[in-house]
Amino acid sequence: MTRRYVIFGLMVVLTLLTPTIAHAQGRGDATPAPAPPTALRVTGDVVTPLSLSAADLKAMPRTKVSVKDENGVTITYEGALVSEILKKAGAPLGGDLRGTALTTYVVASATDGYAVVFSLAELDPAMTNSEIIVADMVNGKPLAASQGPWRIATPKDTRPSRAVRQLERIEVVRLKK
Ligand SMILES: Nc1nc2c(c(=O)[nH]1)N[C@H]1C(S)=C(S)[C@@H](COP(=O)(O)O)O[C@H]1N2
Ligand SMILES: [Mo]
Repeated sequence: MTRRYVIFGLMVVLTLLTPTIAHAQGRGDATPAPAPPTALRVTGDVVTPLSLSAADLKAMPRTKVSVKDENGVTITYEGALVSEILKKAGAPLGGDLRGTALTTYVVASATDGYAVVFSLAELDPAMTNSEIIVADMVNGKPLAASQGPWRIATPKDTRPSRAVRQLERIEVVRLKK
């Protein structure tokens, strides 16, 4: 039967193509970083959505934090507390972070599609001491294009996985209203 050969042939072709398709979808280390973002957007369940420029961020209250890299070398990041940015956007913080507001989480995402989640509570200095900032300086210099102009710094995390490079969006999601 010819039909049987046709079906067999199709199966062989599909099997051979599978690794090629999987590779094309993967994100290899050799992929160059996308162009850096030109604005930092604050969206979602906030009173006032924002689009911040580099100058806007520089004009905010500044915080410095130190993190250790994998070799134990101290790196100093400088920028604005994420909570200061969220305060500007009108997210519930301080005395307002109670009841259903405590179901709020924050998605920090980047130009390459990388995204991580923080609870709003862990970003609020009135609630925790996690000191999570949006940094625009590292060791006294602006961030490299592949990392910035903005990156999250998470000094209390024991691994830098949530230190989002090329941060472009902070989305606030309140689960219960
Ligand atoms: N945009 C973006 N940020 C990211 C990542 C990523 O893939 N994309 N990887 C994270 C992980 S898993 C780690 S360990 C750190 C590494 O930071 P470094 O490049 O400064 O060493 O970046 C984090 N930030
Ligand atoms: Mo990582």
